[in-house]
Amino acid sequence: MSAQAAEISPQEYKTDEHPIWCPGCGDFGVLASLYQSLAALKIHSKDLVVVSGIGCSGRTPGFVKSYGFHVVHGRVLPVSLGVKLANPKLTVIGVGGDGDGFAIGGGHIAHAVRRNFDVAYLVMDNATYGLTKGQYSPTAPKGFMAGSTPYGNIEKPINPLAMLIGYGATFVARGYSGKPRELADLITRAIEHKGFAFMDIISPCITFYNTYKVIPPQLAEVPKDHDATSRTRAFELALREDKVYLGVFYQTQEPTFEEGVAQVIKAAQASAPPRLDEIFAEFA
Ligand SMILES: Cc1ncc(C[n+]2csc(CCOP(=O)(O)OP(=O)(O)O)c2C)c(N)n1
Ligand code: SF4
Ligand SMILES: [Mg+2]
Repeated sequence: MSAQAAEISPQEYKTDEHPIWCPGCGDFGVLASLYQSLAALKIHSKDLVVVSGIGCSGRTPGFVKSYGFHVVHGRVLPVSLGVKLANPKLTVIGVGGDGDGFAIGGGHIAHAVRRNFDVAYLVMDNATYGLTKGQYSPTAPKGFMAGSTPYGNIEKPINPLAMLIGYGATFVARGYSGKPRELADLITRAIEHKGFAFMDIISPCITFYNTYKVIPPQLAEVPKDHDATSRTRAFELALREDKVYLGVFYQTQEPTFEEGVAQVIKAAQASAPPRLDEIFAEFA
């Protein structure tokens, strides 16, 4: 019989570093929910790696007692994959902003998703570049006014949930920093999910784009009769514009990249290695 893992309080994940986010920033709610989830899952700090990109959201590893990487802008997913491959036993959580993930890092998502490596990727989505003073981001709405778009944003925003469902992510959900208890439950499910778990987390930037006042009336729970095992239904829900739905849109199980790599290593070890002289002979 295995021993019951010891209880861990959410407070135990706090580091001595105090977040320097603006008071009231949505990222505080996300961080509090993350602590709750880690405690609920009793994940020991030594078994946890938090990888972040650049942005206000990118500061998160400094505030979570764990191993952490604050990596190059937009490279959360390649580094997370490297960590997971190096030690598949670790719990790997990727965090970053909408700019980090969907602009400069956007090209990595499709390939991370189709590999289905085991990661919880949490995008703290404030529809702006908070750190660099509020420029429009890939999720900023049309008409968004900022220093970079003084006459209003003329580009249409991407739909992260539809994009990730389309790419084939095996877990896709949306949460909100203003509902920390529900958010903690969703993050817990994302971490528990074996494979690529994506969460778009609405996390308002109160300094440059404070949506705390306009978001709540638009929110609704994912309908109780939603079939989250159907990719088609999930895609339909992601495209709906009547409400901003919170909850799990899609979840399925598929083999992970780590499992595939382990099989390849086994097969390679069981077979004779290719002889270099034979390979060179082909080109002689
Ligand atoms: C290669 C590179 N390009 C540009 C930047 C400047 N930069 C820093 S953070 C950032 C965007 C931050 O926005 P987001 O990812 O949404 O994070 P937030 O601050 O909103 O949490 C940019 C463009 C950079 N640090 N590195
Ligand atoms: S600038 Fe915006 S995103 Fe950055 S800490 Fe302040 S409120 Fe948060
Ligand atoms: Mg942002």
